[in-house]
Amino acid sequence: MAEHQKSSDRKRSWAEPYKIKMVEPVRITTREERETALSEAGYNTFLLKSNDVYIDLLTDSGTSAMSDRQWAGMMMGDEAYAGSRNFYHLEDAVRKYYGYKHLVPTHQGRAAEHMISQILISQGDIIPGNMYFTTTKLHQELAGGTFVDIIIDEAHDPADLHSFKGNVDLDKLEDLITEHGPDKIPYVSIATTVNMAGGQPISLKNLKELRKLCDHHNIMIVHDMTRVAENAYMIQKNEKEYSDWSVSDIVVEICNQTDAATMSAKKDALVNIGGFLAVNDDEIFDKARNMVVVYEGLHTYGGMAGRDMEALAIGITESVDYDHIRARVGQVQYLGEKLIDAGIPVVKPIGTHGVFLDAKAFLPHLNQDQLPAQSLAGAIYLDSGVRAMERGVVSAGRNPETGEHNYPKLELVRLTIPRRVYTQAHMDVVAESIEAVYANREQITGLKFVYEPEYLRFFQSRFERL
Ligand code: P61
Repeated sequence: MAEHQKSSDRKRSWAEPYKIKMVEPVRITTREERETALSEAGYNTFLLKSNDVYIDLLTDSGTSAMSDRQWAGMMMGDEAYAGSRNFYHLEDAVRKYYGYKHLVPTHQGRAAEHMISQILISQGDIIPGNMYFTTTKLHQELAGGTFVDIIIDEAHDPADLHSFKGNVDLDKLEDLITEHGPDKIPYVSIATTVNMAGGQPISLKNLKELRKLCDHHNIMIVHDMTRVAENAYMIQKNEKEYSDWSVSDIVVEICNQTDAATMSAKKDALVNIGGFLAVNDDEIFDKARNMVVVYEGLHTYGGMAGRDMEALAIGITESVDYDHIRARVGQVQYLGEKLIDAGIPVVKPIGTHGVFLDAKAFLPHLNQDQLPAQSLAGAIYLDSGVRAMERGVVSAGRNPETGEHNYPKLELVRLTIPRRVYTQAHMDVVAESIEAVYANREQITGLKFVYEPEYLRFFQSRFERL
């Protein structure tokens, strides 16, 4: 029987496949306290203290609850400087569940992005990808490359209902290859799922077509596999050909289409810290294994403690478990459907790691220079202490050549759901707060920058009310 039927009955609710054995109190603040906290944070939700936050939907990165098995694994940490047994356990897990040959552990995803960018990109290269991600694009630029978005147009339209908005537009890629020549394109950068598009999956059909095209031109595919299990679940649900496959087999099939992968294990893989670079090519592995000792640590720990590698090895096995992934995505979709029913403008279809509010439609009285998504994230915090994240013009940064703001079509606020942390009642409170903010949306004013750092400005910028 297919694994998706195994779980008793498809018609039943997505209830959590775990029970809670430890709790962490959260603080409910007054509006007055939140006014002070937000103003001290320069209207940037990244600069709030978590103590001042009630329900923290800033990110699903490193915020998951580990299982009792993972905690038990933490106790089995082998903290040897070299050759820790936890490294070999992790290497086995990466080979078995993802299918890549070589593993280079890192402290988190961007360290792997740094290494692969430095190894593969030369000055003047073009790196096409299915929408930008902030850290990925920055490392490509720092290595001398230019990122070019080749995602399908539907991904830039919050209302378009395409089931695989993470797909690549192969015509756009062919045009780039014709324009620049395949030698200027070291690899295509493919994310599963696409974070900035709203957590949207890519189909295996599209990925296999991309593989063919890349093989034809001898171009590599580097896979940002940060949320690959979530992507695989959406393939099982919506790509007919794979409806009988297990999520775990689909994950391997996705990875098999690609040559290397960067992983922020803080998401799908259910750990609070960790990541890796995985590659099939022996020569690239050799370079990465040498580079990791410069920036991270020895190649058998690369920035992680032994206990962290153990928790990650166990987290990988849990991440592809059907009951887990169904409940994880089910919770996100529960919140999304609630907001859709209340008439709130959100990115559709609902993605897998969060619900993304369409700030342009939410606040039509603000233009993009008035930073609508940043303003909306602040307004939500003021209403209820729910912390969200801007994913619009602030996140998109500036064009490195002209110095002008990049103006993305998508101006979004991300309500990101940590894994195994919040309950359905928390989701209800979030929905009630968004509805209240929507009812009073005309009163929300814009913001302007008063401090802007050079790199990844959204993390540390400060703002003032207009
Ligand atoms: C997040 F506001 N994501 O979504 P690292 N690829 C992908 C990610 O989602 C990702 C990384 C690579 C975060 C944390 C974060 O603009 C931001 O382990 C698809 O964070 O180094 C991280 O992995 C990088 C938040 C990162 C941001 C960048 O919340």
